[in-house]
Amino acid sequence: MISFFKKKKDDEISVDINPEKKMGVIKSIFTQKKLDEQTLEDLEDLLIMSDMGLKAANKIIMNFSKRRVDKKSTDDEIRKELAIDIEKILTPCEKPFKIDQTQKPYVVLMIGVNGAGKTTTIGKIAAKLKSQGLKVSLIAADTFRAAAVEQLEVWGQRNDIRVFHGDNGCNSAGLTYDGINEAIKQKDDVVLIDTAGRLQNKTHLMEELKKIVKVIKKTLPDAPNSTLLTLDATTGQNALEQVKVFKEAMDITGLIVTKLDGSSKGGVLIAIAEETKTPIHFIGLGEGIEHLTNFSAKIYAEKLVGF
Ligand SMILES: Nc1nc2c(ncn2[C@@H]2O[C@H](COP(=O)(O)OP(=O)(O)OP(=O)(O)O)[C@@H](O)[C@H]2O)c(=O)[nH]1
Ligand SMILES: [Mg+2]
Repeated sequence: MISFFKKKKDDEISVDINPEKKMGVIKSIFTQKKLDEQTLEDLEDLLIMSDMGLKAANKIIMNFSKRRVDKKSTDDEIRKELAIDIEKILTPCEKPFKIDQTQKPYVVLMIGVNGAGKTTTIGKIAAKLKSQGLKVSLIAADTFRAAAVEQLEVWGQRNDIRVFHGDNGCNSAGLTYDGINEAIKQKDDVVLIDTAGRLQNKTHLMEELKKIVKVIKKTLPDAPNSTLLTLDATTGQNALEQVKVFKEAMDITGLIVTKLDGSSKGGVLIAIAEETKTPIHFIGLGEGIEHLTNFSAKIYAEKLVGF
């Protein structure tokens, strides 16, 4: 869904919802409009509707009004100004995902709530790393969900890489321990660990993840080298809450935000950047292997305002 300003009469502005399937949220379609208080309020509503949260929306509107109020601005001028402000908030979080090849195997732990897109994103990242000439393998440490191993194996086959797994219901920490040692034996450059998203409750999930980290460290004290939190953008403000909760329990090194295709809640990244300052590596824009893009603050800000 994309929300945008719709010109009603010459001077009247209304907010419209458009189910267009693109990443892009705020489109203001009006020209030579005096940027008065009502317009600023409408703009703020739109920002809040994109799920960036009150705090970030207020800050942007405050900056914006100082510079623009009472000026006659075109639609494109307003969008450009907005994009600049949004980019400024996002830029400190723009951090490309890089493998340190002195760490071998470089261990990537993928975490996140159920359905966030962990397994899919592992498949996509594995493809990228493999195309860089790295030897990659996967560990299927989601031993809870029946189809989890099969799902990861499909990604393994697609990428023609090894998937280390046990039987469904086996101990995920024990399996990870064996998987890490196998990766060392096989001289893998990178090993990506897929974990469960759902356990009985949050405490169980965090305990499980901590156990996995502990067994990795038994063999490789500096690992995991990256701990990536996958977030589903369509959950909006809840994604911000997830970052806070996971950060309390784990050393998150970076974020991946999925399902931005067709989501109108992309604004939540601004709230996450503003409040948690966590590095953002990738955004997911579809289910396909190629639908993972490096996060760019500039491009993201521009898309969000509808460029
Ligand atoms: N449209 C869209 N769908 C996505 C994206 N990323 C993942 N998905 C879909 O989201 C669904 C859940 O993805 P999974 O990778 O299974 O999520 P998970 O976090 O591993 O889930 P659990 O293993 O149940 O915890 C699947 O149908 C994916 O195809 C994305 O960027 N865009
Ligand atoms: Mg999964």
